[in-house]
Amino acid sequence: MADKVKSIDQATIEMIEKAAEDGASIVFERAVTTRPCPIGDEGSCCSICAMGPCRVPLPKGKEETEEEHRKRKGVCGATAETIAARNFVRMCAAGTASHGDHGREVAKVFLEVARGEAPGFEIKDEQKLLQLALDMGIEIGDRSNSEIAVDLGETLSKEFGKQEGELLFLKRAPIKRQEIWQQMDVAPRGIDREVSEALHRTHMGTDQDYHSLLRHAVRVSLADGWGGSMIATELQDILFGTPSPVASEINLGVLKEDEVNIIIHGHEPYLAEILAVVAQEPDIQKYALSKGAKGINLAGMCCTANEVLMRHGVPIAGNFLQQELAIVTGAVEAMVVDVQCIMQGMAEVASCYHTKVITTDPRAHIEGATHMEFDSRNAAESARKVLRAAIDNFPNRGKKVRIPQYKNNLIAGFSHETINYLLGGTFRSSYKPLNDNIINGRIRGVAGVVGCNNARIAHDDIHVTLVKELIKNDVLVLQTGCAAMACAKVGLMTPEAASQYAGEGLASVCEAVGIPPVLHMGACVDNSRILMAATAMVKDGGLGDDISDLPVAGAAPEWMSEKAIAIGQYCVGSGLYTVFGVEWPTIGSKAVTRYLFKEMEEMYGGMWDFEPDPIKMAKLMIDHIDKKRKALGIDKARERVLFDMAMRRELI
Ligand code: BF8
Repeated sequence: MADKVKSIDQATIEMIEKAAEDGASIVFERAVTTRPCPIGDEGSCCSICAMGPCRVPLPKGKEETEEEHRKRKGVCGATAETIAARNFVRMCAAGTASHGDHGREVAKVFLEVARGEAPGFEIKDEQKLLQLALDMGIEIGDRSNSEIAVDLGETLSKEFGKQEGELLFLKRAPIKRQEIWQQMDVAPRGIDREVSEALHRTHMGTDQDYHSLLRHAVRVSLADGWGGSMIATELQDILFGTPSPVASEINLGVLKEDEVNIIIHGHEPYLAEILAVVAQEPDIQKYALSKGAKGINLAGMCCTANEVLMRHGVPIAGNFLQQELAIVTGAVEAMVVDVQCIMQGMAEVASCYHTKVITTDPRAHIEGATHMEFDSRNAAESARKVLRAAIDNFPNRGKKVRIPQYKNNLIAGFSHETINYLLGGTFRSSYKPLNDNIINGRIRGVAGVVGCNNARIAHDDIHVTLVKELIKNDVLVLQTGCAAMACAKVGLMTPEAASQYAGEGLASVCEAVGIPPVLHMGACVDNSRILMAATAMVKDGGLGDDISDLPVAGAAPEWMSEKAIAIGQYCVGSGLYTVFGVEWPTIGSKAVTRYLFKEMEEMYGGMWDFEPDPIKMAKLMIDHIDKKRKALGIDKARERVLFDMAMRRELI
């Protein structure tokens, strides 16, 4: 990759050069020196027992004959199909476990707050608390919010260890979708149960039929989207506030030369929430001044960043591949991390500068980092300790400070409820105006573009090219995760982007409502918001009676994490066409890949696809959207019209 473009982001390019000058080893360099294993890459390596690892790769450069195919077996006799399917199920299980463990921790803190055991936090969205409690059949009457919240927290906590029945949130899906899950026998029973069963089924000598294994891939992933992730999103909204539009800035240029820069990185929002409050305390501010700084500058990284951006407008320093580069600026006093997507290499990069890497979660320690465990029952004091440690580090800044002067404006905060409200017209919140504009063809369809960065390909390039192509073709784009950050960095999340980049129909709707053509819906757990938005579109009528009827498509063009695979699989299991870029982890088995790419559509209405080229990927998504428009009989509505002011007013 030495001669390939490493990133399309100028701030990133400058810091890659600075890292080389400073002698810091970063991910972009490691991606050159450490090549991917071609056998693991295609899902053809089985390492689940000590008779292996067994490698059963596809023959290179020629079509495989039946006889060759039968010879591809591990020591135990496991076929290439079983091996690829088992590896795939394990990825889904790991993704579900990660989002689930996040959701469980949220439920724990939520219960502490409800019981008055976590001073510093309070329930911010009473309306959502009451609505969700009603949905869950919890008595409201004249009970206090705390009593209701305790019941809600306990009810949702039980979803993790539940052994029988079905997850409660499955009932939120369209009726037809629920029937499909029943017919296919994939309705998850309990979040942890499905993860545990996935590990058991994929243990040596258990489930050996790829059809059966992949059915469990659907079940365990649905336990993520309609389970762990949805619980995390809903309880976080009640606890910290449901996001509404908020302006902020993004990219390494948000770091400040004369202030204590603290980056909050990872996925869980509690410490970040309390840091944002405590950093304003006069004593803390005074302490920063006493060390020669003009103030404290908090900025986010990865999905913790998305959480505090969505609710407070805390600026974002960058996405996944920029975590080490923030340190390379030489201007970061503390990199405060919780869980997930934290590169181990970051600690070594930090050793070249003055940056303190501070781990805060008992589940995620890093060698070379300082561990300062966050205590939700004493949150403010935990936050003060972290802030003081960062401030103490300010005088240690060396001479190697260079902050790249690149940042862009964005509007975030598009929760499902906010989109409902903004589009809802004068009298009530509803997705009806969105549906109407899809039916009349001004909006061609909706795409969810989500997921990570991947150092194997040019950073941000595929996200940005894909999303520009989609909005040019009148497809409204919903985003989460690092994908959202990529597009925000090039200005696609501003209302002005509509007239600059979107097709005439989409632009006219965005301008009438005052929204960007690319909507930031939050962190990766908030892909559950996309499920809720899709469900609301079905329920508001005119676009069929199931998620799979909608002119909607999903993509994770630069994915790298197991969480992304779980997300993709629950989208497919919920009826969405979902295309991934970079590489596809089951190409070692044609049968498994065919099952995921074709046969799943017959069973679930949604299917996987793979395409690394962003323009071709956009075409696949648009073709799918057009296919659904045709099936709905609305394909002829897409006339080309120029909109005058009166017509624009009619749009909302
Ligand atoms: O959970 S998009 S790189 S930060 S895994 Fe990680 Fe991927 Fe970023 Fe968000 Ni999601």
